[in-house]
Amino acid sequence: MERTLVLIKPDGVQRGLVGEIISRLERRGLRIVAAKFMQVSRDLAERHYAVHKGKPFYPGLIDYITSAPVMAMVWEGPNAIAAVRQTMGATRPTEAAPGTVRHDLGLEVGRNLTHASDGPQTASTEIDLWFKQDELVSWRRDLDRWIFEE
Ligand code: DAT
Ligand code: MG
Repeated sequence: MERTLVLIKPDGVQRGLVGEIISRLERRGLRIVAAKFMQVSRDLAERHYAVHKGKPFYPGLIDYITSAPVMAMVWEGPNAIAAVRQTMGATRPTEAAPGTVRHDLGLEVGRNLTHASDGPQTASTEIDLWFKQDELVSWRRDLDRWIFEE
């Protein structure tokens, strides 16, 4: 079982797409582990996007993620990291496959609605950055055996 950090960025919240995006992850079969609705501080934004520091789009990215509240979540499932990134689609909405969140709901790379961890190491680092251990809920659904092969 893998865990991954998912953010619904300010555009997703402002556009009333939180339910739509959560619904897609739920219907995929992924299991929610943690969620909090929050205003992102500049410090958290800079730590989250440290890998992009120095790139031309970095200042705009920090302004965007701190501009209004986000929905921060952890989701889990078999291959959750790849599954969530697939559901979100390519970074640029115009390059994202039809059926993905970014294709179906977005147009611009600077308004691409979501963040999702891109590998096991980043997932672990990002979950620790956004959530305290006691905010992560380990639980089972009655439906799990119909979704997870185990
Ligand atoms: P992703 O969010 O798909 O993991 P990333 O980690 O490469 O993409 O970049 C983080 C965010 O930065 C991305 O969601 C949108 C923004 N971004 C990336 N490349 C960009 C570019 N060339 N121009 C403008 N914004 C960009
Ligand atoms: Mg990324």
